[in-house]
Amino acid sequence: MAREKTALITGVTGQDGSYLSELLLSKGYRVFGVQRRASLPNTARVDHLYENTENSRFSMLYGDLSDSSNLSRILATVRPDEIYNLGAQSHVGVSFDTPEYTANVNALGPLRLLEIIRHLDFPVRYYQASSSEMFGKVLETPQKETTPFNPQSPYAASKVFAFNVTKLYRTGYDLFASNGILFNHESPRRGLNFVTRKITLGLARVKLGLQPSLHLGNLDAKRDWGASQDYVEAIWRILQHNQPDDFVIATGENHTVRAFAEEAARHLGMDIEWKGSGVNETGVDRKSGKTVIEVDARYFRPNEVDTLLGDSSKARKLLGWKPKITFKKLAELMVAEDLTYAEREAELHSRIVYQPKAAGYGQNIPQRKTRRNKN
Ligand code: NAP
Ligand code: F7E
Repeated sequence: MAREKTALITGVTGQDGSYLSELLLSKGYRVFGVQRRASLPNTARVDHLYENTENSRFSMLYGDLSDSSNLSRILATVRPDEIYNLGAQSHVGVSFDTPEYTANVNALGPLRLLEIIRHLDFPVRYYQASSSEMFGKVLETPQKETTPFNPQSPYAASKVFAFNVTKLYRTGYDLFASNGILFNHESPRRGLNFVTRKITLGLARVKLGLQPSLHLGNLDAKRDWGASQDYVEAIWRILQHNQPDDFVIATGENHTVRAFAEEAARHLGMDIEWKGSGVNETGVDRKSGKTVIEVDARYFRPNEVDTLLGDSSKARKLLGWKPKITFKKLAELMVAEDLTYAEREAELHSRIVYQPKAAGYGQNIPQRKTRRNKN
């Protein structure tokens, strides 16, 4: 009988970490996740994987990519066959506000892991979550493994460092260390302040009267959007390949933020007409006549990545991978989940409104109505 493989996932509480955990568990792996300490629980995406039994195949350990001592202890205890380094300060916009922290976690974090791996007395396969943001202001279209990087944010610069150290530990120390250069991928588990999820939840809330309109930044940015559920399959295949290497993972199709908003709105029974231009542009629902989208300069970035489009021929050929979920299906899936989410919010809201004014309730209501997702 084949030995049960053990995987360690940093960033297990994130979008990709949760889908990857499900995938590895379905393949019979023992999965350990690294969880950051937070003042409130941050495990909602993986809570369903917990089994309160001694032989549960899913466990979490406290750790942080900014602290080598805990990473060394975790690696020595878990002795994983495979390490998936998905942990990161992953928001491009926020990286302009927290550049030093972003570099510490995203650039030095992988370096810390690779240094520890180099001194282990057992073999490990290492996956680095590299990003299409590294291509930045693109120097070639479509982007593939040989396209030069031109990063435009502290996030992208930190990921270029991590990409390079992964490659140099592979060539210099003969480690099985691979980069997946993943283009944007989304899902109903996407963080609330990334543009697709902000749109699907925001428009669902607008539809139900929970917020007056949705505020967005650059509507003309183009992204090659795939689905996280498909991309974690590619991540796993990268580490099963017969040799360590770097792979672009993308759909080969791109769309504007504006097009994603139109598609999401359509699934909510809205029909968007764009009016005005620049910061005065609005999206009006032709059916109700209501302004549902407003451009808000606060969401513009100091440097923008205008367009990204990936060529994943290498992964398709060598890994036998291809995406299954289309752009339209992705928007539909995300809207369906967010409509349910917003309906639950509306239900809670209506119960709160009809409660006698208990302390705390009344104060929360206006905040909910006007709340905007930061970034
Ligand atoms: P995500 O949902 O933002 O998840 C990031 C994960 O990293 C979370 O579990 C987060 O923990 C954890 N984390 C943050 N700071 C950490 C620290 N100091 N130490 C340890 N863990 C830390 O991101 P994702 O979309 O799943 O992306 C996964 C990885 O792929 C990231 O490295 C991202 O940069 C990269 N990537 C993503 C995309 C994409 O389109 N999704 C594309 C290319 C590359 P908390 O839950 O506690 O915040
Ligand atoms: O922005 C524009 C924004 O934050 C996409 C991360 O997973 O993918 C992600 O980074 C585009 C940008 O993703 C808003 O200016 C307009 O042009 O959803 P996003 P991202 O920056 O592409 C890469 C591959 C990663 O590696 C990252 O970890 O949408 N945009 N209006 C907006 N973006 C946000 N967040 N909010 C807005 O209101």
